[in-house]
Amino acid sequence: MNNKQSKIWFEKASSLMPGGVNSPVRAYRSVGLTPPFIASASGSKITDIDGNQYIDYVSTWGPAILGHANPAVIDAVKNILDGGTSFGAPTVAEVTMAEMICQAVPSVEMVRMVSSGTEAVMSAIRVARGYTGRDLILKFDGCYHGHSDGLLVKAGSGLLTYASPDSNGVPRDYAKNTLVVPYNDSEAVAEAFQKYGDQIAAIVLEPVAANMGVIAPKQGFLEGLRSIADQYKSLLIFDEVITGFRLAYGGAQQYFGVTADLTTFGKIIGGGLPVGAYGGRREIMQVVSPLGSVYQAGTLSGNPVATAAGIKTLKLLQDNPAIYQQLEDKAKFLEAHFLESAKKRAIPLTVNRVGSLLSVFFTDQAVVDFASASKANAARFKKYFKLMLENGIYLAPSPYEAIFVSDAHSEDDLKKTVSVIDDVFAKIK
Ligand code: KE4
Repeated sequence: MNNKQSKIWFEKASSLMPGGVNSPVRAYRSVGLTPPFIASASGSKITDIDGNQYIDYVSTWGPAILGHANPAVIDAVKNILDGGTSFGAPTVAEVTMAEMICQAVPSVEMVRMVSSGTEAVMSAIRVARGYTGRDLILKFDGCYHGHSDGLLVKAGSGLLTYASPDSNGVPRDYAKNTLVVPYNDSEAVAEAFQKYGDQIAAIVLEPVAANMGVIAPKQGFLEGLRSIADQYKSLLIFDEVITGFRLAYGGAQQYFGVTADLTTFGKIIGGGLPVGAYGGRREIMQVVSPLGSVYQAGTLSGNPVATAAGIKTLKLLQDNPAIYQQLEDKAKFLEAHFLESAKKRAIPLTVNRVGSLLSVFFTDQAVVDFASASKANAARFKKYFKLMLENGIYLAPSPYEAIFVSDAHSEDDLKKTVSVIDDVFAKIK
């Protein structure tokens, strides 16, 4: 595969930006390759500056649920541009966006737009602390909620000790207000609440984990969190930056029938432009400035261009509810063929899938939390990833990410993909 131009530009980029990228995972360090520099994308395809075209399953990490450069979304953006790109003032479009989110997710009665998923989760946690007057947050090992200081933490040594920083630059004092327990471990959650319950402002989690690979909540896990939060008067925050408008139009709360107190959004609601949001019950959201005493602000929050892309994206999803079953069917097709090829080649493989989100783990063990995800064969993943890329399949360069199926993935795309999977599995066994 010719990647001459990408190599040239990656060398120049690396002299100007840390790792040559504006977000670490894009640097391809865990797979030891030069990342393709992308020239354009359309529908299910992405094309690099050397002219290589790929079937894209990264979908810009989730936003491109309709595929890239959806014509209606592009038109919505074009129509807004001539009127100005940012006002820093209220607009009707922000009201429309807020209304659409509140209609889609009944637990959200008021919403605040921000510019990224990180900002959404950081703000929701501040609101939870402001509303409850408590400091501790309980999160789950392997869940990623953006890069705000208090969430860049890892489980403290041994269970239930305060977390320790997972990144330099995060003061220990910030980390100590975060408790970390294993995902899907209801007993560990109960122990945490027995020990710290009246200090815990909120539980925050991805209702389907998708940052340690895809991991589904065990039967009753989400319901258990709902009830223990109620018991201790803590809030339950669903980080739906990935699952929001992806698992269903109403996200994970519709998909699983469990209600959160605060919900965070990103990715799909921006249609590929920088948008995040957080929202919840009116009585909670009324602590947010200028109504209440919890401060949160943003120059480009509710930006007209990003909001236009987001509104059009949500409208297209809302007007086509069958899309969610179609997305799930495509993901099921891939799941079945991954398993079939692995069985044929005697390759230990676990595939976790929820709706249109799926991940492959090179292990024959069940993957239910970060510890089990970490046991998968990383060396085999690297070989698989490189061969898939060389054969025109663009995946996330890490075993801890997801495959995002989009409405633009055609039957031909899927057939090509499974044919490549079979060839690649023959080579990595
Ligand atoms: P952003 O700040 O990247 O918009 O959102 C942070 C975030 C919050 N919550 C969840 C569940 C997320 O998955 C994310 C970001 N997702 C990663 C991919 N797993 C973004 C890719 C990247 O970091 O470059």
